[in-house]
Amino acid sequence: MYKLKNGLSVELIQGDITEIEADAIVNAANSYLKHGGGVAYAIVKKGGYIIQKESDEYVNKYGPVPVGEVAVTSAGKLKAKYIIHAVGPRYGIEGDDKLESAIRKALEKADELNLSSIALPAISTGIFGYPYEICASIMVNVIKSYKPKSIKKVIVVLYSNEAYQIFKRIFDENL
Ligand code: AR6
Repeated sequence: MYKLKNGLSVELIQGDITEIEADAIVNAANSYLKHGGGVAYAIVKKGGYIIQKESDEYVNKYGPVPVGEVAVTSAGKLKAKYIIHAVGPRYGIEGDDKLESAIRKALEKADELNLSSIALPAISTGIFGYPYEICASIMVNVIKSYKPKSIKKVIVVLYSNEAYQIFKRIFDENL
């Protein structure tokens, strides 16, 4: 657990984000909010079809979510209050600024919803191809420079041991 000067507590956990108790769970989504693979699929499988249904309604109403932006749905059967769907960039196609933006906007959305805890996966490091090192460096910088309103705790959830070890090294070096 890291205690930051901006007041945030940051925890790195290796595991399945659908099992985490946090007010908001961040999903690594695509612009169409079609949750067909990776962490997105795991969230819908466990949280229930309501999450996909609300996602489809969102896209029908507002159009696709731009890369670097977020959208919110309920969390279905999961313990969280909300799912914040963050659309990260595809490695080598869209820029790192979009990953920075997706992470920052997820935190801002949690503050807007007056939440105190948020769990984040390693956005863009699966199907979208980002190296863990780059995601970890961007994430640590966003969290460090963020000025929280209601958020007290950020839980970063890494699925594999490899991802966890890389994030731990980069967070240890920077926090
Ligand atoms: N808990 C935590 N992390 C997980 C879990 C889980 N249950 N399952 C996978 N991960 P990805 P992306 C890790 O591919 O790269 C989807 O199809 C995984 O090991 O889920 O942003 C969406 O619908 C990796 O480190 O997201 C989009 O089309 C990280 O989560 C596209 O994939 C992100 O991998 C988004 O690609």
